Amino acid sequence: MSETIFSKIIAREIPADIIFEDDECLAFRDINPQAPTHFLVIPKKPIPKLSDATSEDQTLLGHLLLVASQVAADEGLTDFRLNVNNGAGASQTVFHLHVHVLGGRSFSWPPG
Ligand code: DGP
Repeated sequence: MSETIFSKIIAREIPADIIFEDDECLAFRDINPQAPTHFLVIPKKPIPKLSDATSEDQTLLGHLLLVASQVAADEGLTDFRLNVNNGAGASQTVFHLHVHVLGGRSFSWPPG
C-alpha cells in the first residue's frame, strides 16, 4: 500500500491533534470539521478501505468502533454519527481506512 497522509500522522511525520492512541489505532481531529466535534479513528494497520478488510481484521474493526464510542463519550457526546466512506464514489479521499465520528449538532437522515 502506498503511503498516505494518515500513515504520516501515525509515524508523526506530520502533526495532528491526536486525542487517543493505543497499540492498534489512533484518533485525531479532522482538519476540515463538519460538526462541532469531528474526529477520525484509524487503524495503525494500513488497510486502504473497509472493503479491503478481511476476516483477519474482525477484532480490529470491532476495536475501532469501541474506541470511536469511548472517545465520543470522553468528548462529552451522547448522540453522534459514525461514517465510513468506502471508495472514491462514496467521497473517500484518503485511502487509509478511517471512521468519521461527528457530534455536537443534529443530523438528518438520509445523508446526502
Ligand atoms: P474521506 O473523505 O472519508 O476520505 O475523509 C478524509 C478526511 O480526512 C477529511 O474529512 C479531511 C481529513 N484530512 C485530510 N487530510 C488531513 C490531515 O492532514 N490532517 C487531518 N487531521 N485530517 C485530514
